[in-house]
Amino acid sequence: MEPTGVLIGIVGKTNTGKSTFFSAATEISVPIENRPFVTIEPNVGVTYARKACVHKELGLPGCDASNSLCKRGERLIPIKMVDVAGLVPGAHQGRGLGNRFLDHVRRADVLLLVVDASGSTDEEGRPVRPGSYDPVEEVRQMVFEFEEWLFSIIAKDWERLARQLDASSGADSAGLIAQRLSGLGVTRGHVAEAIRATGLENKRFSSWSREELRAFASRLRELSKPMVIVANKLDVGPAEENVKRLREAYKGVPVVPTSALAELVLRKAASKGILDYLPGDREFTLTSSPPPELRKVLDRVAELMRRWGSTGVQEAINEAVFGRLSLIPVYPVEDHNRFTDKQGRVLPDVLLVPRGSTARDVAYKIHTELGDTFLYAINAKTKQRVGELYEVKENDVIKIVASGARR
Ligand SMILES: Nc1nc2c(ncn2[C@@H]2O[C@H](COP(=O)(O)OP(=O)(O)O)[C@@H](O)[C@H]2O)c(=O)[nH]1
Ligand SMILES: [Mg+2]
Repeated sequence: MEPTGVLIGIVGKTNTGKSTFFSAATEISVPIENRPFVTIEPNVGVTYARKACVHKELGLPGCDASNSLCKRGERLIPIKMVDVAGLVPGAHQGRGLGNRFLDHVRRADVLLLVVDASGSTDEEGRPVRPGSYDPVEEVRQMVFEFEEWLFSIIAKDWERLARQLDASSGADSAGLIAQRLSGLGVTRGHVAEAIRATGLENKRFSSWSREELRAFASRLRELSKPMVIVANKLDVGPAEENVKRLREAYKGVPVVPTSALAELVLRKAASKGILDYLPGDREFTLTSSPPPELRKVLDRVAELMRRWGSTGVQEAINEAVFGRLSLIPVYPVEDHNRFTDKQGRVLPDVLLVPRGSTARDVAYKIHTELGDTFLYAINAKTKQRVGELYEVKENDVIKIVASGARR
């Protein structure tokens, strides 16, 4: 089972619960400690985005999930996740482990910015009394670090590039800038949009002021590394109030309250057969009698879930994938009447494609040749034939018909 190309980066200050989140989300055990700089090398793992499987909507008794999992009618779509070491203020100038951390998230498509919503970690990651540190300030600092980092990469050698771009009028400037930043997951579309959004379209590149370049870098960060704010340690004291404050302070950014620790407890207990829990569930069911100590912990977890709806971990992942990245699941099939592939497996694969993708885009996603020789597609839900420009919708089941030979 190959994870999709999407990479989620977990970032934030030290000691906010990043490794706990990673460990809960990927079920890989990594060192978790209440002291700064525990994580040095990045941990890479696989987690899942969760969406109701289309087999339920189609009234089928089940499916044969192959590139993903299907549990209790929920499709679990594998996604890569990287947990990096904590950032400290000044990291972009090399403080702490500095740029090495930032380098680990270069390729991330979306960031989960984990903050300590209970305010019990200072800016260097040292434990302090709950409520004595402000997570609103923490987000501001972390975003600043990212912007400065990206800015410093763009600013390096900018004058020369700007002159070059101005001299070659008619050339694809956005494409050339993107090319220079390609190792950072920056696309031509991101660059073009950032130039437009900062109102710099009609200016000569070499006349951009330092401030304009900074504004451009900041927009580019937003576009190429969209964020979800993960307000963690929900189970501790002042978190609830801080979640409200975070939502007020960062209106355009989703804030997902979580208890990574609660999720980790549930996953571990589920793997030992003590309880039934699918990540993202609103509740769990005990399947055996846990020892008294664990029982007490589980009672607290149950209370937290009643209060907040879930532990928030799955919600944060889903928000990153379906919300921030606007990806939608689409199910390709060979037989549009039986919803099967060539081997007769029911709905084996699910693809994640950007909202707005066409039937032909889906064909390309399956195979270059299928895209090249695309003839038409069949919407398996309606049995209607659709053309290459048909915009696929969430949970579409689609058969691609191609000539098989390049035109
Ligand atoms: N109360 C509480 N503690 C947590 C939570 N998540 C992590 N922690 C604790 O915070 C400390 C730092 O966790 P860790 O995952 O190593 O943080 P990292 O430095 O950001 O990777 C550990 O003592 C964890 O047990 C949570 O949701 N609630
Ligand atoms: Mg860590």
